[in-house]
Amino acid sequence: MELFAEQALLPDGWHRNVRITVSSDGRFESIVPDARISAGVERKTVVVPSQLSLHSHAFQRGMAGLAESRQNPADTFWTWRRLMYQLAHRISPEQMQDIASYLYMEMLTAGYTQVAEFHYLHHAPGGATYGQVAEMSLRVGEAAQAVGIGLTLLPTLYERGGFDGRPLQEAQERFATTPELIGRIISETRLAWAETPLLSVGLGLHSLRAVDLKTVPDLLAAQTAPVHIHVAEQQKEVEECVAFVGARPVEYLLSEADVDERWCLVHATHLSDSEIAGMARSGAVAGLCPITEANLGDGLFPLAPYVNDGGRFGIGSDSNVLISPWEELRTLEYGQRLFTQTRCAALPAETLGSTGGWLYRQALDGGRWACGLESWGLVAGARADLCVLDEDLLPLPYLQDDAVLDAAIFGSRQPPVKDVLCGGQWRVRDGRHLNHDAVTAAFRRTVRTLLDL
Ligand code: NGQ
Ligand code: ZN
Repeated sequence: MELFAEQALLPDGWHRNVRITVSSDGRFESIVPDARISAGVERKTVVVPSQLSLHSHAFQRGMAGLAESRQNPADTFWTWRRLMYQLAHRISPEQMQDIASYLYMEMLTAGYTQVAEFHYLHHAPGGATYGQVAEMSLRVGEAAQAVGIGLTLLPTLYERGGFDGRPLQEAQERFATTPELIGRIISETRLAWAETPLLSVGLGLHSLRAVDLKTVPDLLAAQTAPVHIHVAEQQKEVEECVAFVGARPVEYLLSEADVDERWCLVHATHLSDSEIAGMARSGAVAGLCPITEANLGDGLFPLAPYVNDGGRFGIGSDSNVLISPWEELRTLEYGQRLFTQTRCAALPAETLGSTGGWLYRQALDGGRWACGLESWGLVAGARADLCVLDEDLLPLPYLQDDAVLDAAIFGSRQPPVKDVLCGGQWRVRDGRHLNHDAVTAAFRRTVRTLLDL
């Protein structure tokens, strides 16, 4: 396949008249700027690399907007979690697949072509393992495959109810796993997906609350792929961590594990100065989920000092209450502006230029590391993924280069995405997923059952 872009964002910046060829195995064969268009080739105006959602809990898409009514005057993250558990308690493998398919279709339509699924809903209601222990994981893979998105599945370890070692609550029974069981789910999914280039597998550790780091060295040693953990999202977690292990969460994690660029520290909201420096130095990716963090009242990540220390980050859609990489980046930047009372607040101190362009590129880089992919973007050899922007959805015509990304992030009322290519195949054309109707019908049926309508 061949296409032609009037403007395209390559690893070394924007170029004009770019000829893009895709090989039959779904990778970019060549990317040639300043080329001439050949007869019969599709001409696109603006082409950018697609984004990666480095943190998702697919099933939570089934409760988007349902947790916004106050249940008591002290509603918090922890009361939201109770509602979320009610959904987690009921969902069947088929329902999981229908919801994930719909969510992943929305992701593609919004401009994501890769998702890291932080997956801890392993067992049947009541906690019994399914006949196939990887049943729920395989369903997530089916969903990704059906709509054509890249998946990094993170089978996630969940051992206990809190720092004090308390047993799991009833609502957490479906998550109960040992390092051995997670090792099995990892090998079974890897085996099942060996011939499926869009699907890959890493490891999740739910949190320092739910995992005792002393139990995981063997599991970690067996991993070359990414390792993700939720850390320091809420003040209460920081306080409990200090009380039980005598150190703050990120401080403790950095001292107990060999945290390096394979790691993604999800949220990492509450950091001391030395934790900021230590985390940046480790090479780990900060997995920022700005829309969810705002929705759940987590707090603001200290982005300015972190990027000044050279820290990496990417974006995740997490609770999936709203799907848009553009809005994730906008929310991230606006949080920092409101907090620092400055503008263009995410850029490192001495960096001038486009905020949107810088945010977009950082998120691509952090997302690629966190998803364990060797290459990403418009470069020969990388998986052939890209996003064609819809100029009619940008707030102004005639935009060029990074001004396009600034406008897309700060001025577009919906993801300005026209066509999306993943693994060398068009998945979205003219703003619509090719399998939109069937995927939507299955989702609607499932929601109806889940909500008892
Ligand atoms: C999760 N979500 O695992 O789905 C968590 C809530 C917890 C976020 N942290 C549960 N955003 O942290 O215990
Ligand atoms: Zn999460």
